[in-house]
Amino acid sequence: MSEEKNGMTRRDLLGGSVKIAALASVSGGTVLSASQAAASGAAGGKADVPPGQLDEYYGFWSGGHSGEVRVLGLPSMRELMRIPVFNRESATGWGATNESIKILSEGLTPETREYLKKQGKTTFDHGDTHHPRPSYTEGSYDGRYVFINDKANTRIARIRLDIMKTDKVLEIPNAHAIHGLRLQRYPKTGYVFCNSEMRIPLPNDGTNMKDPKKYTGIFTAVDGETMKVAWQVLVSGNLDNNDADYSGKYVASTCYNSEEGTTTAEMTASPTDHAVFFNIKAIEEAVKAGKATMISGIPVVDGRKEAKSQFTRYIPVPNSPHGCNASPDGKYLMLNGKLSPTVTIVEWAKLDDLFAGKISERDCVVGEPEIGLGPLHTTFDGRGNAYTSVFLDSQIVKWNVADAIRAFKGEKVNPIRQKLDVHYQVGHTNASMGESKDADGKWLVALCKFSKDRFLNVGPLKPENDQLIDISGDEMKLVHDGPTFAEPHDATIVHRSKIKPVDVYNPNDPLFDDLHAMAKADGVKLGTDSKIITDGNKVRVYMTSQAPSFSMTEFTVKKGSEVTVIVSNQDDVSDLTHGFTLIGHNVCMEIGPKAHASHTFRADRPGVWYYYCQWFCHALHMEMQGRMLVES
Ligand code: CUK
Ligand code: CUA
Repeated sequence: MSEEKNGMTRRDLLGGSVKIAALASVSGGTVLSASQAAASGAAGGKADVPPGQLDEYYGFWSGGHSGEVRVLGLPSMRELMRIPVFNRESATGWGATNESIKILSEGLTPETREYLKKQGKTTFDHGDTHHPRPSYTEGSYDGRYVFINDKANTRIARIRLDIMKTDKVLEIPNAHAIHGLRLQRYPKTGYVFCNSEMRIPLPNDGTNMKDPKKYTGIFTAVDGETMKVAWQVLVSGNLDNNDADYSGKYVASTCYNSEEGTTTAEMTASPTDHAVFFNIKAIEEAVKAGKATMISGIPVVDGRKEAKSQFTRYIPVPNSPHGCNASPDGKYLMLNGKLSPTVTIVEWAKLDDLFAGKISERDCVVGEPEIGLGPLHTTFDGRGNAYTSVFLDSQIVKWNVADAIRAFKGEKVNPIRQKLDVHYQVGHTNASMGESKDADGKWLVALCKFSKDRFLNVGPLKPENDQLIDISGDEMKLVHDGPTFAEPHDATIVHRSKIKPVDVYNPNDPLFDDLHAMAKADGVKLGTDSKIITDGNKVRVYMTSQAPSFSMTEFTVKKGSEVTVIVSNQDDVSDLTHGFTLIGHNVCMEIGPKAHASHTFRADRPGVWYYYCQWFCHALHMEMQGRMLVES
């Protein structure tokens, strides 16, 4: 460890020699181009990151209905970490430790908390994540946060990238199923824009249920710093995906079901739907001037079609659009057709005139290329090309944006550059840095919904197939298949230079504020003392951990006590995490280097109950244990 204290790690030293080796091979003149190497499948091809080498990119993967977020390294596609968010997680005790319960419950509405309490719960046990979005400053990733939606229980969450842990969870009132989620890019994040997918009556309290025509959709802006709802807008139609511009003026959302029906036939009856464009300044001014209606304590303005407000404009697009993707040059927004084979290109700059009433809605459309059957999402390489995932055709289609615009004007040009088969039925696609102004066009992932025959059969439930495609050359090249568990809807790929996680916790991190306050009130020095505090029928057991032992190898409580175990990890070495698992009590938790963690449970079972460290930490890790004696 001394090498780390000198500011130089073994990796830095090795990295130096690798660089020298790489230079030597360049001078030897035998370096394959990226696509040559990938095509030949040669070891040392660009997607192959040899043992001991680090990936160039972080990938933030949604875990779909597993409720988590995963961190992958690219181009190796190695899964590096799982960050529990809306799920209950066994390894870390997420959803069971006092600290995680607080994060998972404090942002719920009073009505939800009351409902859950009656079920004997403090929070939901599951979620459905779709859209992981890293925060921005001036259109570039700034490495502060990743935000993610929960469609299942109408929440959003924030993950701190310095420690790669969830630190805030917020239920969105007045909404129903948060699906599309994007961030304000300029000047910074800023707002988190949340789409309520399902239309409901407001208030949703058992009145006005009979006539779905009277239900409403709602669009929410959350302040990403305070994680409080800033304002909401009533909208027409079911909001699907959204995206914000690069100037901070507008945000837009695709909508299906402009028919406002409730059956599939009703929802798809009309050949056109719309995308709704929100004027952020107009909404902020109305809210500031007190012109919004307060619903559940939130200022709400009416942006529905029939309200003809200054808050929204509805641009007609072909039936049931899905993906909504802003191009990294800041000029265009792509609305992906889904039921139509087209992608509709809207020019952001035209919106000023549209809101001023100088032009009509369709005047904002500058292109509508035919891409293939079932275009879902589009990403970009920063060189003027777009890449659209085409679900029914199972393809990624590369097309040129400028050519698509020229073709729309009547010129005889074909914008399509290449169609690449993927396996199979691709949902989202995302290119490296493609959702920021620093799009670098190196890698693209195709998140395929079906893997069918691509992997060993694991029974009726198959993994999905996340494919890696090299887009650095003129031609797309498929270089890697990666099975994933349910269900990555979307992923964001961020260069490693943008993300700076720490190795060791700050023992005074705000995450531990409650524990510090509790210890102070108990006269305990948190992180140093080992003490048992008895407070009526409550017992607080403070102990520390240092490999390979707990500071307390035995403690005694009376049957019926409500016990809180607080463990402070004194190890300050990278990668030295301990755990605390208490046999037979549903208690387990992770305690990272210099972290504190606590778990409260009832000691209702007389006898000897061992606790042990479940995180392999030392040659004597098995011996890292102690006993809780419960007296009858
Ligand atoms: S959605 Cu799943 S494939 Cu929720 Cu972004 Cu399009
Ligand atoms: Cu500490 Cu294993």
